[in-house]
Formats: sequence, C-alpha cells, structure tokens
Amino acid sequence: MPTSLCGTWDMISNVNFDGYMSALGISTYLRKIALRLKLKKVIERQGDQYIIKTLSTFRNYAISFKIGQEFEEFTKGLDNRHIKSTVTWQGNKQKCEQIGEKKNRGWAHWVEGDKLHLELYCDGEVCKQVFKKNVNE
Ligand code: ECB
Repeated sequence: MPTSLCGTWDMISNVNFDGYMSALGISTYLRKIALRLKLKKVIERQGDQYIIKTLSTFRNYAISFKIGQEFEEFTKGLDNRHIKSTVTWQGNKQKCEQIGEKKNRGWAHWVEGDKLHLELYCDGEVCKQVFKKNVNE
C-alpha cells in the first residue's frame, strides 16, 4: 500500500512549467500570470473516489475519479480541452493518461517523505512540481 497522497500540500518548486504550458498552447499573457502562482494541492479520498483540487489566488481546478475508470475531463480555465482520462497505480505512483488532441499527455503523483511529487507532461515537455505537506490544514 503506497503512502497516502491525501492531505493539503503547498508548492515549493516548479521546474519547466513554462515549457508544459507552451506545449498546451497557453498564451504568453496567461503563462506569465500562472508562473507566479504558488499552487496548493488538496487531495481527498472518499471510498473509491479521489478528488484532487489545485488551488491558487488566480484560478482553481478540480477533478474526481475512480482508479482504473476512464472519465471525461474538461480542463476548464486551463487549456479548455475535452480529454479522456484514466488514473491507475503503477507501483507507488498514481498515474493519469490524458487522451485527446495533445500527444503524450498526462501526469504522475507520488510521495517521498513529507513531499508530494508531481510530473506533468505534454508532447515531450515535462514539468516537475514538488509540494510540502501542510500539517496545519
Ligand atoms: C488551477 C491553477 C493554475 C491556473 C493557471 C491558469 C492559467 C494557465 C493555463 C493552463 C496551465 C496548465 C496547467 C495548470 C497547472 C496546474 C493545474 C492542474 C494540473 C493538473 O493536471 O493537475 C492534476 C494532478 O494534480 C490534477 O488535476
């Protein structure tokens, strides 16, 4: 059983977010705003349902899913695309494959110590984000 992803996590590093956003076709204007954000992840599990919220002062984004069950994702306020997403466990990594217009798109989450790691990838670009557990929330 992998260490739980659940909890509130505060971003401490964000590498190649600009490359990832460029691959998604996000405008220079929005990329500039997004690059300044300190993101917060809130991950919850209710039975076999996961909820992942990405929170910021500018925009919020949330998904909910069951492991192994494809769902329709609309990336509202991000790149605004309709994609088909499936989340699975591969070892200690929770991985999402996002099928749509953009090739090789998805993400992977895993925990090491008190850190939550996230790789976001799209079309050959990889963004690496690390979050620290927020024990007060
Ligand atoms: C929601 C906060 C970010 C708002 C940025 C606004 C404009 C930029 C447009 C697109 C940028 C692309 C992605 C934003 C980065 C993080 C949002 C969620 C990324 C994601 O897929 O997270 C997964 C894994 O934790 C769960 O949805």
